[in-house]
Amino acid sequence: MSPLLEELAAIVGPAHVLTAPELVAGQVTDWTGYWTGHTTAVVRPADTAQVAAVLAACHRAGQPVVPQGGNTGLVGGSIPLEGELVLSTLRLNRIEQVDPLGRTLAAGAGVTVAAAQQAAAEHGLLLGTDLASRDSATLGGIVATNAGGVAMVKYGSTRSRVLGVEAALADGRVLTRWIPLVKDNIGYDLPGLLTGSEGTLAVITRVLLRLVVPARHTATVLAGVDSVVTALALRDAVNRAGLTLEAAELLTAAGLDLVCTRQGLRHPFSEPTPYAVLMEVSGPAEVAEILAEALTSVDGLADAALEEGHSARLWHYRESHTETIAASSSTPAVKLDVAVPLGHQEEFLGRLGPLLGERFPTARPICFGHFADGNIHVNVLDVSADERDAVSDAVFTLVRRYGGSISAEHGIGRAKNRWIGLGRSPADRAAMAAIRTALDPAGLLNPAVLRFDTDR
Ligand code: FAD
Ligand code: 2HG
Ligand code: ZN
Repeated sequence: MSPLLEELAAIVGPAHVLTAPELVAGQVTDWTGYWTGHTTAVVRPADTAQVAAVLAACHRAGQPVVPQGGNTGLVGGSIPLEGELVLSTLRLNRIEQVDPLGRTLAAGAGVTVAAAQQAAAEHGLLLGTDLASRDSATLGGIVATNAGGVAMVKYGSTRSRVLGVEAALADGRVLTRWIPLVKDNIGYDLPGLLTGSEGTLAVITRVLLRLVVPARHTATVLAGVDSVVTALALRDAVNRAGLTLEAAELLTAAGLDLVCTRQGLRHPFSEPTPYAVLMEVSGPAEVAEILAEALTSVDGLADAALEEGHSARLWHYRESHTETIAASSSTPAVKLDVAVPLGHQEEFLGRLGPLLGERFPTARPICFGHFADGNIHVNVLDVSADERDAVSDAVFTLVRRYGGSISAEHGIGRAKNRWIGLGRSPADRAAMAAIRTALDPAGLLNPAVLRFDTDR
């Protein structure tokens, strides 16, 4: 064992410094199976003091570190591709407090989203962030990536839920912002800055999140629609009827067909439609009837399945997309996560298929996403290794033509470094680089993630 690993073992206990290939296998490959690395060790500290001590030791030794939570990220940001040490947060898994009066949750960064949701629900409250990876994704992970997810249309991004964080800097100093109030205007918003920093500025060890009161009455609809314009008209009809959108998701025929086939589900519609919309809405006790009535006011709607409450059955058609796609592609799918202004989504989707089809005849695009936020998940299946970058390039170029973002919610990670110039100007990148250098002058935290030195 090297002197550094011996020092780390003394901090966290020898059982929590893992080096054997079979013990670290799950930490060196990402969820998609595309990114595989190797590591000096996976180190599992149990509290902030241990995280700080581990980082201080790595700093003295010049050892690069990759922070890792649930390892569900989709841009390769949690994988040690160059042999970095992995700092796993999974033992920071204590829910410290749910304050029903202040509507806050204080917890370790390694608590899973599902566990935090459950703790909030025990007090009749909601986390306000929800995503299909909830059973593995951690609070530190959703903060570090500023995760979006299906509830963002109502409650905003994770950043809007973060009241405070405790985080250890690369040299082991600890930042604590821990005022359980939405009103706190003393200086720069450091929790906001760490949110979405993808493990490059600090290791988040504890989080203080604001909770929300859940809607009492909800209904879920899965409706076939002829266009994205109709999907947006449906959104507007829901609002005009006095209902609130809890979620608004778009599916395409290709995605829905694949999910039905692979999951053995009955197709929800008698007639095929190019798109489908899954909406969950809230309102008064008669929400389901009001929603049914609102549906009749929209042209371009085909079949619709409507159920009271949160319908796990209807949600399954949407939430099983990611796993079904992973199981259906002959190569790891190219996973892009773009945003396009709402008025251009129809045209973007209409042009994307032919554009890819012309240049990459074997590629199969499947799109879906959080359409009311303009967020489209473009997954391209069966792409050969030498075509991956060209596929990404073609999609991002189209996105920029419509004034959209190359990363709506998953972040830049390793996967999108070379395209960051398509979304951030040289001055903007220089400002971000200066912040990073100020907090981590030796460049030890996730050094290969979120690079600002593109020449584009
Ligand atoms: P990891 O994957 O372990 O890490 C992600 C990044 O955060 C890495 O850069 C890592 O270094 C950094 N990091 C992790 N923990 C810390 C910490 N404590 N301190 C500092 N840095 C840290 N994402 C969405 O935005 N919306 C979705 O709807 C969504 N749905 C998904 C559905 C599925 C089925 C899957 C597999 C993924 C989905 N994701 C989604 C992506 C992923 O779940 C999120 O990015 C999630 O926030 C990652 O959390 P994690 O704990 O797994 O982080
Ligand atoms: C979702 O919305 C996630 O389900 C994953 O962000 C998207 O698999 C994807 O491309
Ligand atoms: Zn998403």
